[in-house]
Amino acid sequence: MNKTIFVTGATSGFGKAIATLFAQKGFDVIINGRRNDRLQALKQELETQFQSKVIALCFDVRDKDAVNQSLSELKQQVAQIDILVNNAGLAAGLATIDEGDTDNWDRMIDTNIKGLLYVTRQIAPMMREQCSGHIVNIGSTAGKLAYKNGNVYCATKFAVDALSQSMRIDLLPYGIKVTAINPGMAETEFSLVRFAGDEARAAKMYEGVSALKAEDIADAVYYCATLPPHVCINDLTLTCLTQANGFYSIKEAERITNK
Ligand code: NDP
Ligand code: 8X3
Repeated sequence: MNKTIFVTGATSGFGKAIATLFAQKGFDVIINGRRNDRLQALKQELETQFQSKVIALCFDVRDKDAVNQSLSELKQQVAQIDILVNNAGLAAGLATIDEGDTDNWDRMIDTNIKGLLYVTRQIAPMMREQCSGHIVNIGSTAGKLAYKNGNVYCATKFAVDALSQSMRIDLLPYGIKVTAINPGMAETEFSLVRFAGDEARAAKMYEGVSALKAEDIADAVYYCATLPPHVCINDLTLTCLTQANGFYSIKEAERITNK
């Protein structure tokens, strides 16, 4: 029987790359996102390219009732979920705390923290009954070190870090692994979303920086998820070579040295 992976936020970026890599490797894949056209296109692509078994679940992770209903129905269809990747998330805006948009704050907190919790609350009991499973939470370097104007986004990713640590303790008795993967800057639709569709501003973020690619994060997830049963990577931070941490990159170095 194939193993099954469930990836939230699979219509773009990391989630799409993770779903694609695991499908290619022979996993059954459950994909989620709000944009159903993209979900259906990915489902068809994976089924055609890799003959994968794919279930597409279109819901907003912020909507507790929708999460509960969709995942209750899912439990009637699949016997086991081996890996959950809590990836759906976003940054909205980049502003000082005195000027931030409170609607943006709500979107980030509701998606990055509460959405992750709602999905986990449904899937963790399944894994507990199985006495096996692996939860991979996508954090960020922003959850390790706060940066200028990052305030609420950073706080949501610090929360993901805390939840990963805490879940690992809670789920340890059941043989469930919990891994936090914390990428630095990666070129996806992330900045386009952060800057509300401003393509020029989004592109500027990646100028002069060989940012990570979504496939790099997929590789890291695959590595963590395919280790021997007794080995758990608890926390993995990865950046591109032009970035030292969430604050300090080649751009910052050049600014400081006036190059
Ligand atoms: P993208 O914008 O490319 O992808 C984000 C994905 O999340 C999309 O599939 C989107 O799907 C989904 N999503 C957003 N909101 C919701 C929601 N309410 N319900 C369901 N799905 C949702 O960005 P990335 O791939 O870069 O981001 C993925 C994760 O990685 C995020 O948690 C982000 O914070 C984190 N991250 C990103 C980094 C980067 O530099 N790119 C670095 C470190 C971490 P849809 O719109 O269809 O719902
Ligand atoms: C996304 C990376 O540096 O834009 O988490 O916050 S960053």
